[in-house]
Amino acid sequence: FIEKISTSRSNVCKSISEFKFNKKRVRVLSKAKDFPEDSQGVVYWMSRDQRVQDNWAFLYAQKLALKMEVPLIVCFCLVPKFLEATIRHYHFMMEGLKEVEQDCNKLEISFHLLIGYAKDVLPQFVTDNDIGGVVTDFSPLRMPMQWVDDVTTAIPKNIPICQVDAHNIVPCWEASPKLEYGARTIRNKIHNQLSGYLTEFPPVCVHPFTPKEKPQSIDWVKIEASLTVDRTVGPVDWAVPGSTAGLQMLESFCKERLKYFSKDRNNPNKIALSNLSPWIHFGQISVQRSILIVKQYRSKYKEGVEAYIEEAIIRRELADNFCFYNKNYDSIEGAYDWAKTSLKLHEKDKRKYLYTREKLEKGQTHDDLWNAAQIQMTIEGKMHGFLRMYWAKKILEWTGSPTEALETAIYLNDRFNLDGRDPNGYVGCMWSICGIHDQGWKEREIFGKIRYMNYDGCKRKFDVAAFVRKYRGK
Ligand code: FO1
Repeated sequence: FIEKISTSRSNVCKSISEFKFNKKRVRVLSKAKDFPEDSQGVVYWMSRDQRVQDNWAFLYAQKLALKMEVPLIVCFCLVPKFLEATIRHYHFMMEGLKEVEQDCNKLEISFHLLIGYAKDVLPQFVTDNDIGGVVTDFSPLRMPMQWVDDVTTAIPKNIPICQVDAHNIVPCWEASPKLEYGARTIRNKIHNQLSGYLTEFPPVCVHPFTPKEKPQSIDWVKIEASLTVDRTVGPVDWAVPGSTAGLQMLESFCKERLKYFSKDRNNPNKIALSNLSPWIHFGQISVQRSILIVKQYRSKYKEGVEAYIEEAIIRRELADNFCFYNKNYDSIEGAYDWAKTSLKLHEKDKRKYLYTREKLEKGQTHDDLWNAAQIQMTIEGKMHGFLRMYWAKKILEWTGSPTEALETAIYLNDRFNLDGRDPNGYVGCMWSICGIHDQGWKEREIFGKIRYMNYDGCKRKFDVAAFVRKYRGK
């Protein structure tokens, strides 16, 4: 299965030189549009999409480097802190980056791990190495957007910098030019454009132009030891980092779980999910590859394939749309007016239970299902998708205000889930707590018009006691 993908990556650069790249995937960020003459290389500044193959930003950078007949150099800027990330996340990311380094080596492409914020290290690298152009990938989150702005300002004005959306299938800025109301309004916009983007990737090939100097070998152990991130939340054992392991997880999804995906994906006791979100979050595998492969099972598991397409394309791209076009994507301010008014009206409603962040973090509430979900996230680094909704809604019910609830949900999600710190996570918390991409429901205490969920509803959907038993005493 995986071999099939890698053998199709024959190392003939002709195919990528001749490949007609869909330019709508690219945004030029600088005033400079053309490469300066006599440059010594093109840099792919990798950030969100941490893989070599199946990466449109990587491919675009290689295409430019081939055209200019210069070396291709990959830089990753390792920042000392990213939101609530702990060693669990940095470990997963760095193990994946080791594989990127090895894959680059095989293809005669240099990989540099620069330590620090891009604005402090990348412009210098560009000048020192006579780089003629920079290509980077795309994330709609505030902080990575700022990194890109800072670098665009700091690099010499004659060096073009452009951005390729290597994460979404339909690039975020092409899917829609505005903030969408919900899946209902973005679905057709995406489906109508899909055929232009859901195409096979050409392979990144052995690069024929090599830099004068080889990069210094990276001391990964030393770098990981020097990180000052929180070490109390450790790596998880079920998820092996890196693109190869990500593709293996995709394979097991197609062969073992896709057949149950449409029927059982909302049942936390069933093994029916793709479980791919950690690898997708860190860009270790591409959503587009997962769709190209899952689609091959259409005749066998039609409903599963359609449900997966809805989740992996429509819902995921809707989350990027929300974060890209709404600067308040992680605060109550970012909610619709009806939701803000309704939550405000009920802000002072009496709460039967009030828990501190510490109690919640330890899974010490009166609700055994909630505690089990929290423990699942704490130890496995991934809470089941269905429970994420129930979990966040209960935080709204049991904390002092909607603002506190949202902050707490985002804090816990970012701290423990491998796929936290992602547009999907912010949108999930915002959907549950302040009704984005949802409609108003019957008014009730605390929630106002925000959709309510309760324990009995969960009992009707799945065997709550069985789920609780699984995490008891852990
Ligand atoms: N991207 C980087 O370019 N440098 C980093 O040091 C870095 C750390 C990091 C830690 C946790 C995490 O979840 C993501 C991290 N990213 C990093 C990736 C990236 O910025 C995000 O995946 C996207 O912004 C999400 O859209």
